[in-house]
Amino acid sequence: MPTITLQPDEIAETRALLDDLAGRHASLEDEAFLNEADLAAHDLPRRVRRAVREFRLYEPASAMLIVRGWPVDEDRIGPTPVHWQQHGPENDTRQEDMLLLLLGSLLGAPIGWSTQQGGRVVHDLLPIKGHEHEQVGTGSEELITWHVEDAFHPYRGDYLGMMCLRNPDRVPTTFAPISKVNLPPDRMAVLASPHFVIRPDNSHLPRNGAGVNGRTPAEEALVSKAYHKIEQMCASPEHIPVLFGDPGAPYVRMDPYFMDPPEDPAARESFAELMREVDAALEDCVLEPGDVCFIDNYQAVHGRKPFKARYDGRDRWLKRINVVRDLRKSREARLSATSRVLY
Ligand SMILES: O=C(O)CCC(=O)C(=O)O
Ligand SMILES: [Fe+2]
Repeated sequence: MPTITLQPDEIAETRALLDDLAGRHASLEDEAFLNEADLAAHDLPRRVRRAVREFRLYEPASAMLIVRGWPVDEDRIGPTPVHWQQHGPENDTRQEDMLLLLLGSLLGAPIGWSTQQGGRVVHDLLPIKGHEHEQVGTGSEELITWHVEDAFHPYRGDYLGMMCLRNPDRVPTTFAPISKVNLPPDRMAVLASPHFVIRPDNSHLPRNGAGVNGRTPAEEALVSKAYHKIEQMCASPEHIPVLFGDPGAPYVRMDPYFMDPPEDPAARESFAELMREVDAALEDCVLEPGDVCFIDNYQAVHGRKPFKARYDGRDRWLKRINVVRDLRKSREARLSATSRVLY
């Protein structure tokens, strides 16, 4: 995987930047921090900025970039929480959260979903008791089938960013760039036609994202409306192509676990062939503590192998963000021009 490894002087430079920001911002979820993030990101080391910028500009077919080597302080991040809602004072991950957001801001604007993890922009991927058999990032024993993140949604991220804090059992993330898929032009043409439907994935269900304290009644009403939209997308999903953009080097939009086989026989066969090609191209990618991994969500699918959770405070723990290149496109779903939360 294309990887850039932070050098000691770059780590020191980054730490000085993060210390300054942490001193001025109590929470990274505040608009005050998010509004400053893209400017502050200019103070990251130049070599790192160049690598992320080139990943955005040239859209390499490899579709993944790893920024490696941030020294995660085990004591400072504390034990892996039992739930994304239960960060205690012993879990100081502000430096890691900020670094992920700053790097993500070099690609676009990090966003959150009101229907996911309480509307937070930075998600926790950690195994939650009771989610063992759920097809969500907080599950464990269930394979997460490869997918485009939030494939069902027109405002899905252009990029997915994940930072690894802890992965003691070396549980692999799975990954395949669409460039590895080789299908004849007639198959590709069928896949680029609107034969397919994708229903919302389970991470947007009330049982996985709700129960958040401190919302005003007005916010609660908006979140209810957002859940209603998700229900509508479940009940009557629009018909879409799974390949789009340049026919010679297409972008991809699919999440087979939440798709039914299309009615049209040619579409059904083409999709089955596409799935076989992706399965054959799928690779394991073990994220190490301190790795920040960006996936081009238009050019690749990803998933996660099953694992046995420990529930002992040392469980696998990643942070995740979604990044859009153009925040404006979703303006009708956000409360203000600068708000990052989609309703
Ligand atoms: O845990 C991982 O490595 C990836 C999980 C995933 O696909 C997700 O949460 O969207
Ligand atoms: Fe995912």
